[in-house]
Amino acid sequence: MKDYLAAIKEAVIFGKHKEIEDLVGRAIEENVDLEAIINNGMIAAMDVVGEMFTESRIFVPEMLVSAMTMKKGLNLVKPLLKGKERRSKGTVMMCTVRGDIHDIGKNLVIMMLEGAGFDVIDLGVDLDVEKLIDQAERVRPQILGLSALLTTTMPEMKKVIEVLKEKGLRAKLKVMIGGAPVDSVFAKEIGADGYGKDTSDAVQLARSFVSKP
Ligand code: B12
Repeated sequence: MKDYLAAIKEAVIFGKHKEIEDLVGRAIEENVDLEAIINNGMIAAMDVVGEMFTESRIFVPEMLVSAMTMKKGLNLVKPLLKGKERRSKGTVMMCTVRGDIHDIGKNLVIMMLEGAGFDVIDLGVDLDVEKLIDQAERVRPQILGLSALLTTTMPEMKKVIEVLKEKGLRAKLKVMIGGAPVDSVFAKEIGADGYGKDTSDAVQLARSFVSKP
């Protein structure tokens, strides 16, 4: 059998956006594990893309084409992960913080949370604290998930938590954070309820937040 994971990884690294759908489609038909397609194929590719960018072997346009290629592939996997669970486990609000437009990780977390039975409201990227608060007041979710991929946007997470406190919304809202530059130490420092390094952590955290003792 063709090594689909290696081929998918290569397609994302080199931005082969015309080939990705065919490859992912065929991998799905041949029952390649969906999480392996995401983790060992696409996410692994993005790590390589990040390294190539750091070494100035590629630049923003190439990084963008890789991201676009990954998104096209993910679109095929998404419907298959959705709706395994029927009864809502709770409502999660997700966004990438102000100043940051990276959304692949956030979108993956959303896909997995939905697959695990949560209702997720996606507030998008580069989100103003004011808009976030406005939505939190209206929707009253149980969980807020914040994503940041830039060291320069990490402080926005702290700001969100501070404003939630000021507005009296913090007590009833669990906050989880994630994204490459953040970790559990930072989460503790800013007063978040949890840090997740990947989608499984995100689902586990969300489950722990809504589980009744
Ligand atoms: C693709 C990409 C882009 C694309 C983004 C496209 C998009 N729609 O997302 C584009 C080209 C637009 C881009 C732009 C820039 N980028 Co960029 N980008 C990347 C790259 C290569 C991959 C990111 C990615 O998608 N990874 C795959 C996903 C699946 O991983 P993830 O996001 O980490 O998410 C996982 C976990 O972190 C976790 N998670 C994520 N969020 C959350 C949230 C919660 C609640 C939980 C629990 C878990 C969780 O779960 C996810 C699944 O496992 C990274 C390198 C890297 N390896 O991270 C650089 C990187 C993040 N970018 C970088 C930079 C510098 C930039 C630019 C400033 C470049 C420039 N000069 O313009 C701009 C900034 C634009 C902006 N204002 O945001 C740097 C950041 C350096 C730093 N320390 O701050 C990196 C690390 C590259 C590098 N090695 O230098 N980028």
